[in-house]
Amino acid sequence: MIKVYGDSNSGNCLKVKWVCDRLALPYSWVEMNTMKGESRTPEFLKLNGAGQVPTVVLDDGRALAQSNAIIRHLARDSDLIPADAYDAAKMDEWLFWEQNSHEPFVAACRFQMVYLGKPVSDLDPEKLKRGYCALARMEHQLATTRFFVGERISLADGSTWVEAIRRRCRNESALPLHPTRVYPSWASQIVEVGYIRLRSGRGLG
Ligand SMILES: N[C@@H](CCC(=O)N[C@@H](CS)C(=O)NCC(=O)O)C(=O)O
Repeated sequence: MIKVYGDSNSGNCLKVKWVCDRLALPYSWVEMNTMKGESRTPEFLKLNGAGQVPTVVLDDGRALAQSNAIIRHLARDSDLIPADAYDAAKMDEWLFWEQNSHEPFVAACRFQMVYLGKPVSDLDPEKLKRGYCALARMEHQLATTRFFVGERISLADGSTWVEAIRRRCRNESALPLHPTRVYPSWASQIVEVGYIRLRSGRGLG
């Protein structure tokens, strides 16, 4: 059985959890409190030298890190990866974009406000600006297609929706990076297609 080391407060970790759930992969979840440095112990560093979660240990004992590498591996041969080569590459385009342009700004601002209790005025204005840019780009795409890659759900949605769903569930609309017009409707579609089970999962709170 796959072992997932994850922090329930982390979108990167929750996307691994939900891919496992969506594909009904048997797994065990090992809760890690990264705020307490649990991913930096000598023992954990043997699994992932970067000292970060998510990290998974596969059935054969090999470890794998980086959320998008993990979900890509777990979802191989599934309908979460488009069969068409171009569409699969478009999915990868979004996965790289998510790590480069969404996670460091949207998720980082959320983390500072929700978990560190910082007011908006304490956030780095440049990060906020880039967060808005990321949301605008998502809106633009989702105004054109139902999901990030055309009309079918893929890992591209899985990589970005976690923050959307979490804000929606926790009524965090007061956050400056609030979901805008298209964003919540896309989040609803993801719920509708059964991608996640609201309130049934760890971390939705
Ligand atoms: N790009 C990595 C980011 C991993 C990452 O930053 N993990 C955070 C939690 S979201 C972590 O483990 N932080 C604890 C630490 O760095 O000590 C991924 O997508 O998996």
